[in-house]
Amino acid sequence: MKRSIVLLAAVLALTPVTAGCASTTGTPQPSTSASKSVAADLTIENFTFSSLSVKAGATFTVHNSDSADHTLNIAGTNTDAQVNAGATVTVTAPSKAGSYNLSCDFHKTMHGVLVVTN
Ligand SMILES: [Cu+2]
Repeated sequence: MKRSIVLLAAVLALTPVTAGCASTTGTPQPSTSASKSVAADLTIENFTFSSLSVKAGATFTVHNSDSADHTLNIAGTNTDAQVNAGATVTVTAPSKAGSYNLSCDFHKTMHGVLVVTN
């Protein structure tokens, strides 16, 4: 993170030199590292699952904001999705309504709850 800030500062420092001849009609360049906001239904951050209520059988996205890999294990189902650091995966909710415990295979202290509704 610190390195990308230094890199950004270096880019900004060089910008006035090249800005004069840059076209103003060009499309904005997407930032690769600065904008990291991912709209996921369930996020894993600081080794914690966010809570989520989802319709039975619906798909939802899971984003891992940590620099460590995690899994999303839904107790009582076959769902055990690996979510690598920085990755987003799509998971299908259980087909039966209820409250399901979430856990991570890699970190036994990680627990959460997924609420499935009809
Ligand atoms: Cu984990």
